Amino acid sequence: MAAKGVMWSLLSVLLMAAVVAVSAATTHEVGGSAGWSIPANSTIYPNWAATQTFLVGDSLHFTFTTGAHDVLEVSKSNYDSCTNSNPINSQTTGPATLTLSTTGAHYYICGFPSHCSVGQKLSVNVLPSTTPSTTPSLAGVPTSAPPPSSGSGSGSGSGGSSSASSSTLPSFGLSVVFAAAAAAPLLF
Ligand SMILES: [Cu+2]
Repeated sequence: MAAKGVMWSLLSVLLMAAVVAVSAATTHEVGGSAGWSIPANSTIYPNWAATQTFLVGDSLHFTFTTGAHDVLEVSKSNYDSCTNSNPINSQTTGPATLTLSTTGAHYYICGFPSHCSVGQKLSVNVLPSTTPSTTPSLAGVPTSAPPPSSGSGSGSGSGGSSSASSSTLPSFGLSVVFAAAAAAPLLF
């Protein structure tokens, strides 16, 4: 009897894992544990963004205290110059969640005086949610990826392992379902 309960608990956990793997929208906690604040140095947010893959449908979660910071989505030129006038979007109540609904570059700054200029600014590149996992590594890094110097045979075959894992996930989910169906008559 106890074994049956454990079996079903295990199956339900596996099924939930399969569902989570299929629904891929991610909420990105901007800055990680640092949140949205005056950074210790100007590389905090670029380095954080470099660890993330942003897809259409994902969200950015900016953690800050209302009145201490804000989040302005701005043009690239206003991002570069830390200009807080005429923002595309303005969020003054923290924490704020912004959904990434379009592909391409998106720029965010804090509009409080001097915060952006000391590094409280974030740029992200948003990729199509349907793009296979092999192509974003080529298209997703427009500015920071230096071209290979003294070009010798170019083929950068990265992403082989990730495409393999994404193709095995659905069959994994199916095998769990079949395992559950096969186990049911044995358990009852
Ligand atoms: Cu600020």
